[in-house]
Amino acid sequence: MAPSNVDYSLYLVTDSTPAVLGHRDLAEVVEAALRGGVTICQYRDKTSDTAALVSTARKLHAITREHNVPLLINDRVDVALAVGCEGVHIGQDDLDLQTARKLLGNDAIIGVTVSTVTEALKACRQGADYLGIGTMFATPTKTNTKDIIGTTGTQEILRAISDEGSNVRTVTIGGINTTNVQRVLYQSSCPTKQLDGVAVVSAIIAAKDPKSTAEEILSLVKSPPPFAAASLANSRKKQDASSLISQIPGVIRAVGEKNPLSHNMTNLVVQNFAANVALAVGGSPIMANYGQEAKDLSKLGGSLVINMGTVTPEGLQNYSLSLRAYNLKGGPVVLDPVGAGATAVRRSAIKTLMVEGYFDVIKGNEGEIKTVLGSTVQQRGVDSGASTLSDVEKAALVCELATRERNVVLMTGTTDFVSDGQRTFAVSNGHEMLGRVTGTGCVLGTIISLMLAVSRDDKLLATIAGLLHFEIAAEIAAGRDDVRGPGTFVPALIDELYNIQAATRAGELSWLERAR
Ligand code: 3NM
Ligand code: MG
Repeated sequence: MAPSNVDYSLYLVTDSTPAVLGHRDLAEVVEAALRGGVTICQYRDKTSDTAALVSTARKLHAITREHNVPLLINDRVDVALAVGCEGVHIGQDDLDLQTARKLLGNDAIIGVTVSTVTEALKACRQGADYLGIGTMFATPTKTNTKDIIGTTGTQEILRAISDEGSNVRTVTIGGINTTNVQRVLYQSSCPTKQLDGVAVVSAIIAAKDPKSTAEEILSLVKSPPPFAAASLANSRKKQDASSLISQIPGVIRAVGEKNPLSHNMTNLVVQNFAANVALAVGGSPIMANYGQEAKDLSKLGGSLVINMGTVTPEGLQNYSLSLRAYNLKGGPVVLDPVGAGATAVRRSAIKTLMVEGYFDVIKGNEGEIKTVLGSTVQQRGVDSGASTLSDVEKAALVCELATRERNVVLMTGTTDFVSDGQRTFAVSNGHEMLGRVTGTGCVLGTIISLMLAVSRDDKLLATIAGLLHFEIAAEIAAGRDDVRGPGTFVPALIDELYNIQAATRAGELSWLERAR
């Protein structure tokens, strides 16, 4: 088999330890996995002596050949030569690639483990056929990994390989299973290079039914995640502001007509306010902080808001449960990383959440968005702190995060910046009164979640629709004669949110002329 034709979609890496294999027969498990559709296999055994390695490898090779699937040996070029199998996989501390190539020849498949751009480029230049990029997620299967690089680090490596013009093939490894495989493939890829597949150890080897698990993972590899299915078609749309604005009334009307569910896991301060705002704009709120409920709620066609304004350890676990449930169903999820840069606990909570799942929209102030991007800013409480950025830099920041996460990012401020990585807009609506009462940023997250529920195929449009509905309502409310300060502003804001919804449904769109 010529190395260039290899199908890397589902790469099974074996493990013979009792913790993973249990007391089953490795050859039987591999055979079952091959029947389930594994496309390439690596025999990885760190403990057996050479004679046992060769004997097991021969057995496995007989099976993989029947399925027309290449067999590679981890680390041991001598074993690969003895068995005559298709190649080897080498780590950074194993025999070097050039020597392995010399020993095995040009027809052999040689893969290399990489976790940095430098390692990746070196392996490409030395003629690796594929790269095993990792570690994606911390995994008990291999605890001595150098780096947990996640989708962010993987995407950086793919971009560097692509810039280099290399056509090396790539798989990700580390903690891949049925619940995360689609998101990992989606969020790791950059416009010019995608992963060719996933390498899996325990999810298949330790599975009760390796065949059906392999089938399931393979079919997941071959289809986009539920939350991306619609927006993929839309992602190449280039739109100007006016055509985007012309679509906003349709979104607001749809919220009023469909009354979508907004499942809020929000902070103690804003529960009541957020529920009233959801009702005012035509939505159906449920404030449910118990993660076990998400499985049922995620089936109702609505969306989820995770607002970590009063995060607790138990709360964090509940967020993760809900996030996974909605990701599985494709229900939109809004993240409001309230005060993300205020404390070490929150910085760590945000990291955990970003690893646990996919957020369709991330909404925050400058300090929060910078924290999500990974810089260490010290926020004073939940306030953003003084900005050091120009408008151009702010626009670049939201575009960078949206590109990295393949979602929509909204950074609120006097001017708001919103981007889906391809389209970036600035919005200058709003009123300083919004800063004088608590929870206004939080309820914006709830409004956006409702817009997303009815506009899944264009998340940027949904976000801007929610933002303008909210900020223009605030302007109108603040200008009312009966509003004399923050106390009277809040009920007026709820009224004007309601009025905009009603006016839009009646075809009265003059409010939207305020958009800027
Ligand atoms: N190599 P599981 S992680 C063999 O990061 C291996 O290079 C890794 O096992 C790397 O699929 C890993 O059970 C183990 O998480 C992956
Ligand atoms: Mg190794």
